Amino acid sequence: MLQREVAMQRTHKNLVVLVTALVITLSVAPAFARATVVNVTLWDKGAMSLGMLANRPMMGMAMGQQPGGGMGIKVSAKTLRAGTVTFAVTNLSKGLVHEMIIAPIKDVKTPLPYDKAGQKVDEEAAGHLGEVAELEPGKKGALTIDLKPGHYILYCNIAGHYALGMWTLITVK
Ligand SMILES: [Cu+2]
Repeated sequence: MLQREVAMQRTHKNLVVLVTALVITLSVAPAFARATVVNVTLWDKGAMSLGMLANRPMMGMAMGQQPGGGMGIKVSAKTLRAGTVTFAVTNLSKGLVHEMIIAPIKDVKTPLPYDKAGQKVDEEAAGHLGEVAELEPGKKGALTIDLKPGHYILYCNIAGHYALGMWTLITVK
């Protein structure tokens, strides 16, 4: 075979590979490009009713329990696919600042490391992955991160809020 023919055949082969790769990319890309969006709402029953709950500061601490305090976090999906996830966070409160922090958890029964004096989760020890920090009442924010399969907690770390039940669990598969 002439050297030129060999070169042309190679070029042809490369072209076929390139076109095949392009077709695969085009057919697969939209599935990856569409990031999962989770709507997160931060809510409370108002500062007045929260005063009554202050004498029960550790309520809702056990992770297996449903939070039962006067404030909480609601998510539009509790089970997500692994990959890029956008948390669109809205603080529905009329008077309180809230935030959303995400941290991985080993299992659903172990409470996060907690600083009792400061009434806050020890964020560093808990290993936070990202946050929408300190949203004023009525404000919105967003966080986009890549999540691997596992269990995660979304919580608010304004003093006292975690213990009042301001957390929820999600599972990534
Ligand atoms: Cu809060």
